[in-house]
Amino acid sequence: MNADGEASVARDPAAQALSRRTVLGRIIQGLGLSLLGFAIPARAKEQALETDETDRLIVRVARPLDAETPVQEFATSLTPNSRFFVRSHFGPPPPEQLSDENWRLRVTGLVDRPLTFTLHELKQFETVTITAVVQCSGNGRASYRPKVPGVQWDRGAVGNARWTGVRLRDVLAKAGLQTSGLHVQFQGADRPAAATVPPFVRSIPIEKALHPDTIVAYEMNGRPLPLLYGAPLRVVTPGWMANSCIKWLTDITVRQDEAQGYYMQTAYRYPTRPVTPGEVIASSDLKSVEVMIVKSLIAQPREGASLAPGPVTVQGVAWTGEGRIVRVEVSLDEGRTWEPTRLVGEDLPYAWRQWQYIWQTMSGTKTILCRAIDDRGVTQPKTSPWNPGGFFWNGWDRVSVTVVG
Ligand SMILES: Nc1nc2c(c(=O)[nH]1)N[C@H]1C(S)=C(S)[C@@H](COP(=O)(O)O)O[C@H]1N2
Ligand SMILES: [Mo]
Repeated sequence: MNADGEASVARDPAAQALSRRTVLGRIIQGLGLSLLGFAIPARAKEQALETDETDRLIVRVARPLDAETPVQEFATSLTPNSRFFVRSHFGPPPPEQLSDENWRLRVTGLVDRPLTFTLHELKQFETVTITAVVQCSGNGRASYRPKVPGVQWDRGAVGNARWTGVRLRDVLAKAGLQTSGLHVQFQGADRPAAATVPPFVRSIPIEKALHPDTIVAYEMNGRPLPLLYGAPLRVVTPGWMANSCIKWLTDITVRQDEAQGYYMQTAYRYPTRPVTPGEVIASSDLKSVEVMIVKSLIAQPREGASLAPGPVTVQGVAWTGEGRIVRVEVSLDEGRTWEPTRLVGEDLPYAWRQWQYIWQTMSGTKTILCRAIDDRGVTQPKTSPWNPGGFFWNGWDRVSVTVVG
């Protein structure tokens, strides 16, 4: 089987055929303006489109919707809900399943007391708010050469939001977690359209599940979780790639072993050694995609911008997995020399850090590069090692602009 986690393998052919025929009207009809809280236009792929000044995403796959944020939007610390990237394998479940009357969270498996919660009951645990980057493990996949199959994410399958919910460990404790429970499995209410396609079932190791910052969230940036982002409840595993942040969560199952099935055992695995395209990789050389790695983006100026000579503020964001960003540098000579930028705003664990650099422009076409360094001394490489899933792209970010005058 193809090992590309996010890839076409997992999409059912009917949905793919449909996506090719999909037009704007269908998306808005199908997903429902009022259900989203906002509409995502899909007149054409590969093009940033606007319904109004605030709602714009770049659609990569129309149905089920995969859409990324244009990076110039990352000039603020928090990514607004209406501009947050959207990714799911099968699309949201029917909204009526998620209503207060119908939705339940079940906790089963290696627990003394299997439990069922309404959303109201779940909210009785202590409330926690965490600002965290959520990034698709395939973000930047389009930069790999040779190309890797799967959603061709450019730079914007990432966002930084405030997630409010309750600690997963409090929920597990209430159910009476047994000592034999070593993995916590999640499943949402979404289902593939074809019976031949496996459901999205994943697990995280017990250490991550019991970490006080691992939460089940019902709010995003102070608003009830919107449908596209997992209403009414999603997992948030701060510092880890988003494939562990299960949306539309309905089932938590404590197990002795990892979740079985395609999305845990085949997809979202990457080689622990350098590999060449086409090479057969032994499963013992593959590891589950978990912690994020150091990465930065230039938000402004935007690619292709025309600038007047004089000082220009170059700004962006930088983040890493479970550590902190200590430095972000820019280069204006294709990486021969690097200059420090100024880190600005708050330094919160799991959130991204904003940075700024005042650039004295000179006329001509210029390329700005940036790279971040984290508190473990890890620096972004020029390009990331090729891998069959197209995961973990963190090559230097690059923006070309023209200075006129
Ligand atoms: N139930 C469910 N949860 C899911 C997925 C999914 O297909 N089904 N996709 C995951 C992947 S691959 C990503 S990148 C994130 C995307 O989160 P977002 O749409 O809120 O940005 O959701 C994750 N959670
Ligand atoms: Mo993803």
